[in-house]
Amino acid sequence: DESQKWVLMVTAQTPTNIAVIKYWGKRDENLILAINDSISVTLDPAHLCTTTTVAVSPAFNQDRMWLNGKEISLSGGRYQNCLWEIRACANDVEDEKKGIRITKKDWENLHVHVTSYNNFPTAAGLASSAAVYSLAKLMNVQEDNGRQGSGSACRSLYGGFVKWVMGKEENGSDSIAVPLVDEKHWDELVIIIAVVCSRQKETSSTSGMRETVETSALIEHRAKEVVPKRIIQMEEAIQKRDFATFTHLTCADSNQFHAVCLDTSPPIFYMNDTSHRIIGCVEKWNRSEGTPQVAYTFDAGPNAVLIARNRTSAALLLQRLLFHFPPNSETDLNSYVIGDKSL
Ligand code: 2P0
Repeated sequence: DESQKWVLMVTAQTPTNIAVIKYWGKRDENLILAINDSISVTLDPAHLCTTTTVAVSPAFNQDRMWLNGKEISLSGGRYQNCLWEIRACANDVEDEKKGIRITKKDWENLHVHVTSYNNFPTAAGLASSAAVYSLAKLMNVQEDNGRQGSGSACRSLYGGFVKWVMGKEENGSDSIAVPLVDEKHWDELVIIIAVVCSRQKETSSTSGMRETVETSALIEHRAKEVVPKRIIQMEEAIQKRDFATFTHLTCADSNQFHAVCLDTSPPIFYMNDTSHRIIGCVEKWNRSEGTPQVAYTFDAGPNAVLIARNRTSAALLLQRLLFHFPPNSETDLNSYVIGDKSL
């Protein structure tokens, strides 16, 4: 049947962002509304990103999705919900060259295939957001706040430093990503990700933050008292390129995020012994230098994101990492340089 032969495809790349003031906790799970503002830095997609291709064809008889070449089950999961939500917002799509016309109504009966690749092992978390973004493009969805797949993904809409404002409205209309400074503003910074292997399965961010909001007594203090002040100080530090204040705030915020995880019942452990040793190493070095050389931050896993003041401190940091965590030794650390291949 000739009418069954067409395929329409869209490919999109989503860069990764790393929070320096963390998002942890939702006030609305459906709309993905946060309990505090957060600030992140977007990494160069040449080094760290997710590339997603979505395809639609009348020849597909079910929705399917592959992550890094491996098919994942869609039954009953978050991806399936996501897909239906986007379908509901789909509009007419026309490709004159191919002679294809898909109406709003047609989308209900059409199936999609989604393939997603990360160019780096730790970028996994963004696969769902990249997929949502490509699907929204394919289906001509008008409004996209960048937040349907994952909360923090909306910060990847811009380069440089970006703030995700929690907003006040119940419908989430003022919960948006705002660019603070572009990627050229503070381009001496070098970001190194030290990949620490973890053997145990980590708690997913969505369920982890839900449990924290439900059980931690510290989270309210963090969201209401601590973060609002830090956001103001962090914005100022970024504007002024004040690395000492930036480091102090970044490290303190990472540590408080992990403290509220520990304050959750049952407690959530994202960092491991290697992560703790990296913190020890960096703290000791920063103290001995008198002025900080490197900031560290850890997300929902044991990997260290290290932000060096400049190329010189990045090179010294690598030396130190190689000394303390030699390759092929018992510690399972692999370090990767992001942003500067010549180091
Ligand atoms: C962040 N994280 O600000 C924080 C710090 C992890 C630790 O946002 O439930 O995938 O989809 O909104 O955005 C990771 O969680 O969570 C995250 P959902 P998301 O980057």
